[in-house]
Amino acid sequence: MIKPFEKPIYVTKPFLPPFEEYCQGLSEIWESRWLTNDGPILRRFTKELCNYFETDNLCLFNNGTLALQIALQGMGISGEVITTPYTFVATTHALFWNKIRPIFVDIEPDYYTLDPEKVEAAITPWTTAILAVHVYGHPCKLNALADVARRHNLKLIYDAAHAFGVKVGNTSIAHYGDLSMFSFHATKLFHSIEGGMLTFKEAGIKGIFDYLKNFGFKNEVEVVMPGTNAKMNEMQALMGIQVLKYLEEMIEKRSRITELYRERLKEVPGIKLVPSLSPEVKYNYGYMPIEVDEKEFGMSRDALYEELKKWNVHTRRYFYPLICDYPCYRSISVNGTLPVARRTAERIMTLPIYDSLGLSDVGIICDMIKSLQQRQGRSSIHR
Ligand code: T4K
Repeated sequence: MIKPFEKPIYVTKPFLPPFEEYCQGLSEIWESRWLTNDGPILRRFTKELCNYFETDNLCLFNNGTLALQIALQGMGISGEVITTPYTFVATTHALFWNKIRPIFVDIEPDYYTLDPEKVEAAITPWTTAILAVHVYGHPCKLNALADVARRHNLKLIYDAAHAFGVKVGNTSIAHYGDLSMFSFHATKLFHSIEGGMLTFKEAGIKGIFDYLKNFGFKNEVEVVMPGTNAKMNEMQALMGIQVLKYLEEMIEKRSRITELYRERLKEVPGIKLVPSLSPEVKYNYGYMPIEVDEKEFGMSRDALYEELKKWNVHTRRYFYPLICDYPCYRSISVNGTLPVARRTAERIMTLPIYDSLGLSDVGIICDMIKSLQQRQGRSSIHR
């Protein structure tokens, strides 16, 4: 008989550095009274990230959504942008806030990223860019998308919100496309409480992003463009610096959790795991998605979600519903019927994964899933 967990197990739990370490950093802030507006800790954080990503073309923001909005504005993207309906709403919101028309096309079934063939088929004279998402940190079809973008003279922008720490070969995912946006939200593998980052190819655009995130100020008396306020503050930057030190350790722990989930769930009827990534991908284990096939599993994804809640396991349905099904985006044109995205959104479930999740708890979650499948299996035999 499986007992519910005493404390809720959420889909994620943010990593925090040792309390004393953060307090020590805070004392520097107390001393200097420099809290935000391009402070010394933000500069240090920026430098560390430039080293980590091996580029100077990098800019920090107070969150990923504003970073993406500013990226689109600073790059002068307009008209139509081909994008995915299978993502977090912020990807599409960033387009909408720039008065850009999102054109939703379908995804590929293995890693849930944009299908390059569908992208190409949706290009019109108004298309200016592709906005693709490395969903769960799985790299998009990088070469195929780059090829479409090059042949049609489109900008290629990646929402890499989930992809901090992901590499392809020895190259960080940040170096693909014209620009990438990373989210440093508390629920992400790497975080600065809230935060966002852009990395980009063209060095010259950095100045524009710096203006746009700081009201357009060039100096005390000159405003050169109508910017907004999207600055990262010192407490965020401090958290980022300290979390960065533990990144590899967190990835290692998450890889063991993923391995155990995959081992224990691989033979459960009706549970589909993501195929193994190509060996050249260094993954970050940011999420643990599974698909639930109602017929084979004997229970729908939503029923499994509710049953696990009774055991105090709070999974999430990232990403359901599809963006194009939210009332505010229903009027927007969709290219084709999006069969893969629809099917995935109906079946997807992301299981708890975070560095401090014990392997024994992972085992219990797998037992819960198995026992629900077996219970359903037995009841269908008796029917
Ligand atoms: N593009 C993509 C593809 C994204 O996934 C996101 C964000 C963005 C763009 C935008 O980036 P940001 O502007 O956020 O930097 C969460 C996050 O808020 C959001 O950042 C993230 N994607 C999205 C996938 O997930 P919710 O509404 O599911 O979060 P919430 O508050 O329900 O948290 C999930 C679970 O995490 C909770 O059940 C408990 C746990 N939790 C959460 C927080 C905030 C904690 O234990 N501690 C915490 O402080 O959106």
